[in-house]
Amino acid sequence: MILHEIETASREEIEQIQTERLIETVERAYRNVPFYEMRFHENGITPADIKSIGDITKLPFMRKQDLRDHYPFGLFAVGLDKLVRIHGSSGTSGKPTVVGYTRNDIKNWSEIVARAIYLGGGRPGQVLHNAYGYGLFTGGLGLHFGAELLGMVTVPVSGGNTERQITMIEDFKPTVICGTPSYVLTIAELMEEMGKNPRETSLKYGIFGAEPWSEEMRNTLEEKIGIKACDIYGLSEVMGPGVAMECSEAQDGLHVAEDHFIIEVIDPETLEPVPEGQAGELVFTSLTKEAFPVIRYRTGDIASVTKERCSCGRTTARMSRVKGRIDDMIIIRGVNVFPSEIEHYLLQVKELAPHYQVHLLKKGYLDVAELNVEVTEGFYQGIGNDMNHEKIGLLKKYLVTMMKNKCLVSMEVKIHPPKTIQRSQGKAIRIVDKRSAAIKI
Ligand code: DLL
Repeated sequence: MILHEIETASREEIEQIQTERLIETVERAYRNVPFYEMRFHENGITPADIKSIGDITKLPFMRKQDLRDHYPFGLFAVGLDKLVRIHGSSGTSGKPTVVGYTRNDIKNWSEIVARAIYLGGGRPGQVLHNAYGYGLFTGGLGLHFGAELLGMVTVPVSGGNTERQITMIEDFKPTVICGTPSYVLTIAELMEEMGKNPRETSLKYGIFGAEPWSEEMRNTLEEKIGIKACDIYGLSEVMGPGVAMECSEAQDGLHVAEDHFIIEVIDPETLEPVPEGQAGELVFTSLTKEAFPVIRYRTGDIASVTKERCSCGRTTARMSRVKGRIDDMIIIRGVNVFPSEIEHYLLQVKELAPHYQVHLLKKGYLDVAELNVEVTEGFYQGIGNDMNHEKIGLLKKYLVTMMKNKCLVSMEVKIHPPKTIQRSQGKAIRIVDKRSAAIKI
């Protein structure tokens, strides 16, 4: 096993590096980005107030809205002549949020991703099938540059054209597959439909992320494809994929690249830090980024962090799986639930395929959540393809009760025949908000 020195450093060593880099980052941001200068003044601080990472809590937070307010290049700390790349995320409405990278940023990011792929089981000389979308989205190019740096034979397939993906898997014999868990599941299911066994490919490792997924989804993917599946996390505002990555040895939390990022967890209401191990909103500060430094960026993602040494031997802080984004939390009559919690229970029901969508509807003045699920092909055939069969009624009752008892939410349940719920080619759409389209009475 080859480890980067940060991965086994002591907490004191990690904090020493973080302190030095934080001081530099704060100074650079203050000097070069009017937004930071203004925010610091508003909060009555100057870079001189930041002497160690313990002082980080003195710094103001930053949010996605700040990126929108300074669209497109207003938060960059260097001129366009120093940039070599732009990325962004499409968001739900209007213009994308834009981030930039200098040559040095790309070098650092590639190293971070190379380390992440190694953590997930990838090794030089192997073939890596990259099914993340190439484009403004950081998934495709982010994984691509990391895989090349690691010395892997990188296949830039991107998302979509699923039949062609299968041909390439059969012909190029990759060891590693990268993509969103929902899309890789789509690939595996199409293989089955074509009469092929996804367990019989050359694949051994999966590097899956960019959307929330559950432990049950991991089991489904590992079982169906015969691989070890690990979770990769990141966001374009902070860098892209690789900010944190699970190790294939322990599969027990995602190791944060702490030489490049400081992770904090806060209570999204009080904005105070939460104790280690407790879930809250993740906040990141970049430590090496030149073009687009971020200071205390509130991600909206909910997870917890531990600084306990991992059984793989690495000492870097580990975050738990992301439960979901605060914006994706479904609030039904005062009860909060994340789609990943629903997924956790749904995937344990053997009559159901691992596809679901929650539709938010307005009925009169009431918000109603409708859970849309799909039965497996085997179950469907067993009931003679009859969606009015009494077993469908029983399954529906069971699911309504399960949601009520386990997730504490009252949901209406709609059961569909196999392969009728929308499949993804990138990030899965788990929530469809149809409330604004409703006719108000
Ligand atoms: O999704 C970067 C990425 C690409 C990560 C490929 C992993 C693999 P954005 O498009 O900016 O960047 O979206 C970032 O996606 O704030 C989370 O809400 C969500 N997300 C990313 N990774 C995970 C994960 C990329 N492993 C947003 N688990 C983040 C849960 C994730 N959610």
